[in-house]
Amino acid sequence: MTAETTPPIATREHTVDGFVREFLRELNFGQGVDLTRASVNDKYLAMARTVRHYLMTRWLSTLRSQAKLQAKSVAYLSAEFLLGRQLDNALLASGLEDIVSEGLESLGIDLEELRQAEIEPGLGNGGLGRLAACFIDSLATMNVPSIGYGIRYEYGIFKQTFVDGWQVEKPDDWLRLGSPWEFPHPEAAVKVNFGGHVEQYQDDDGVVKRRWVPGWSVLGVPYNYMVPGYDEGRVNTLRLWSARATRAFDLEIFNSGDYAEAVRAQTFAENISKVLYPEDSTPQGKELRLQQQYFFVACSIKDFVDQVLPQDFDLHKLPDRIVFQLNDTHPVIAVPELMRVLVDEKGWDWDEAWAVTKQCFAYTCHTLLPEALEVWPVDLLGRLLPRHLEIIYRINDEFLAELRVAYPHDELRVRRMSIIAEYPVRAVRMAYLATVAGTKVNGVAALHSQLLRDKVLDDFAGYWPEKFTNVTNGVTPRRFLKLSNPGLSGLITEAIGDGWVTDLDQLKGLEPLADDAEFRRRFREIKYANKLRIASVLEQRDGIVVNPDTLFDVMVKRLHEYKRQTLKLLHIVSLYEKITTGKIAVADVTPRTFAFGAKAAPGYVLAKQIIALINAVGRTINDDPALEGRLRIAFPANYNVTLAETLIPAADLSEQISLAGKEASGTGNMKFMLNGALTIGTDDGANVEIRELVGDENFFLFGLTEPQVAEVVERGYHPSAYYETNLDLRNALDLIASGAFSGGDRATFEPIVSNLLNEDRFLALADFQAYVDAQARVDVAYADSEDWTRRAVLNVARGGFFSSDRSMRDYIDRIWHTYPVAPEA
Ligand code: C3B
Repeated sequence: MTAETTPPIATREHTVDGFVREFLRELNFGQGVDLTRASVNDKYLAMARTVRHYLMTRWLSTLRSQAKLQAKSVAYLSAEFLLGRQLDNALLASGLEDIVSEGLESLGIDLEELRQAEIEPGLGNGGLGRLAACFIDSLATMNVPSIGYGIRYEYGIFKQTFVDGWQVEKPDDWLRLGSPWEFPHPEAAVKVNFGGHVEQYQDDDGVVKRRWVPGWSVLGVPYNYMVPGYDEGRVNTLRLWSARATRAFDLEIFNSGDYAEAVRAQTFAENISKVLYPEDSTPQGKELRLQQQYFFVACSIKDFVDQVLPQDFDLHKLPDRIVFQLNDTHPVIAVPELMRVLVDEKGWDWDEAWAVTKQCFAYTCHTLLPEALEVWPVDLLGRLLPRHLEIIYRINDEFLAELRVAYPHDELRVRRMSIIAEYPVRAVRMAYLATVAGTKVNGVAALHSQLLRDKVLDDFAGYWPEKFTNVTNGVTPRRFLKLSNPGLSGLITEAIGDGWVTDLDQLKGLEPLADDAEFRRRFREIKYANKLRIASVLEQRDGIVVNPDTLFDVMVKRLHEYKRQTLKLLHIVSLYEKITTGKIAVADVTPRTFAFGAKAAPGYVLAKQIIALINAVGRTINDDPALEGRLRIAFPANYNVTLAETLIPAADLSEQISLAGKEASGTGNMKFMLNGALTIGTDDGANVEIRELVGDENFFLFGLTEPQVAEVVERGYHPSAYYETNLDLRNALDLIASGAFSGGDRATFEPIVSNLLNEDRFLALADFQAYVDAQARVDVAYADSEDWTRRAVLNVARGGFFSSDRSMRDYIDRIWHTYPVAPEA
């Protein structure tokens, strides 16, 4: 037998006995313990490795067929992949669920306990990172050749704790108990350079060229993760890079006898992949962050060009083999990096290299907040990546020359479109660079893409209208319905079969059942069971008691002013104020549980004050006997993917109340819809499409529209005017200002109140009355439980569009032009 003909021996016996044998073998040989002495962690690790074995045949055959067929692949470049726990998804993908529960039971092991032992890899901040994880799941399920490239942060998103209601961050040491899902390949480490300078030289033909003389370098070690598709699909790869010191680097210093300095140097190199930056939507121009960005894209491009492609591959054909999808601006430094590889390393001339490079990238923009568009000061970029800065300058020079031909009498426009900003400091606008280099630029919801064209990138859309497109976000129905809501997915499958798991449009088949009283009864029963489930989780996890016989009103997302958690809070405080002053009878209040989940960026002072205020209001109203337990705030700390998976299926009402024109898409909104919550929301992001699909009558719309917001701002917004004229609003704000929630201390929350009264950047006060009115409509609707359930069922039935499988189809049709390739049998 030769290496080529040797069949993989990774097949495993799909029987209970076979599984039990595999599991015990892992426990004994992998963990070195026997069952009687095994800890929960031993059992979890052995279990994870066993399940992994069952996926191995598919992974190896995916890799084999990829090497053979060389089909065009998508490389999804993303600084974040917020994966969530792996075990359940791997069980689902391997079709092992039943076998495993039976097998473990026969051994007296509680599967649930093993599930809980898994620490989720929190390698992302929020929506953008979770979207990347949904996308790679869909790509594998749909048999699309693809590879995810990112960073293996040693510490993921911080663990949030509350001390006296204030957020305190703790490091997320997610690797501490072992990491059974990864395959490290230190032997395949890749070298990445930084710093130094650029020099001129003559090549063998006497041509004057420029090359980079780097100052220092690190190694990138690849860690591979399986990305298993559902139901016999491909098992694609996620390759995350970890930084290590180069041997040359420390040998040199060791030889000089300075042991301490050598160790310090090592730590310095390894810092690059040490920690995920916890800023969501507002990047900080930190040098280490640029190091991270360059580190992972340089590793990835080198990996693809030198390892994934065959050795004799003609790089002129690169665009037929790959499309690098830039997930926001974080990986955009990949553009000059590919140019550098082609020009400096492969010796191509500039035009030839640019012609290929500009066919290899596409760019997804995830924001509309101007402060969220990354900009790198040229002095910083030039210090760290001097050759890349030169390349960017040349790309820009040629681009501006082209523009001057197109707009000979509009130098202002030409300057507006420059990749290099001159003010307040000279800096590289990464979004512009991505737009110039990308074959396509897409926003993440219809409204967002429109606003990108009309506002943020309007000059570019005018110049290249065909470059701009939309792909509305989606979420994976495997994790966010099938796995997270077994009750509802069982009911759905009973009604329409299980084809919906990979073809979510089939949920349409549920529509007629909205009018079926028995179906509705069962649907309600499941919602109730989901409330009991989260109630027990919250009690054990956080010591929080909630009443399942209440309307579950849920707002979970990062804490950001534009998302307007304060608007939600003002509604609660206003209700409380009216009850305690006798304006409304407590018996007339719809019993509600207000659930919050939100992390604030550690340096975002106002956001942290808002967290403290939510907790303070919670303490006050939860303990106030006057409310007779009818209103309660539940704010569990450390909201993450794992908690989302139990909280969202229990929700009745989904809060999507950002200021119109600020939330690019939202993806939580889609998860709630698919789990049978109704939305109260503004005309923003994907809410617009949710409302169109579910129908106005099944959505609680309120608030200014984006054009109205623009008009108000244009006229000059004065939040205090709303305070003066709206008594309820005034009473709510006065109550906060009075110290009612801070033990009489008026100073604690004064910054929040004064910010709202004097600045209120996101127009919370302008939308207050509309929001309160919409909540009154919610109360009325909820009182008719049959009709509420009918609407909830319609939300599920009409939510199929929001599958990330559909998003992937759109990317394939509009941007990537790749084809599915099933793994070899
Ligand atoms: C988010 C946006 O804020 C969301 O509206 C959007 O749904 C997701 O991306 C996914 O597209 N986003 C983020 O999480 N982090 C950023 N840096 C920018 C946008």
